[in-house]
Amino acid sequence: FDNQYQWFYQGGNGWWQYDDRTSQEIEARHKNGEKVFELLIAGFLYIIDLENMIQVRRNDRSRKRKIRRDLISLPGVKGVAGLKYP
Ligand code: V3L
Repeated sequence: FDNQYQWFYQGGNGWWQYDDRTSQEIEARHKNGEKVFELLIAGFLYIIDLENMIQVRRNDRSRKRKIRRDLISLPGVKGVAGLKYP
């Protein structure tokens, strides 16, 4: 896992980094060529769609967020998985 790159999901204004375990899981599946798969994140099943670069809650498709793969130094990152950077 090239940790210069991380996975991020859209917040209110800016981006949140995925928690390490989830980020590594998405990266592994991305490297494996998988396009659409489900992950349990913070107690909910989300569909990760790497074709459209979104995550969407499986039982409520209106809960949709953009996602991106970018350098860990991406500006405007709010924190990790809801935990704000000081
Ligand atoms: N990892 C962790 N928590 C998540 C994720 C994820 N990939 N996706 C959703 N949640 P929804 P601001 C986010 C949380 O999409 O101030 C942030 O992490 C989500 O948390 O409707 O708007 C912050 O904690 C939300 O609490 O399923 O930028 C919080 O929003 C809940 O699941 C506020 O961020 C429902 O999200």
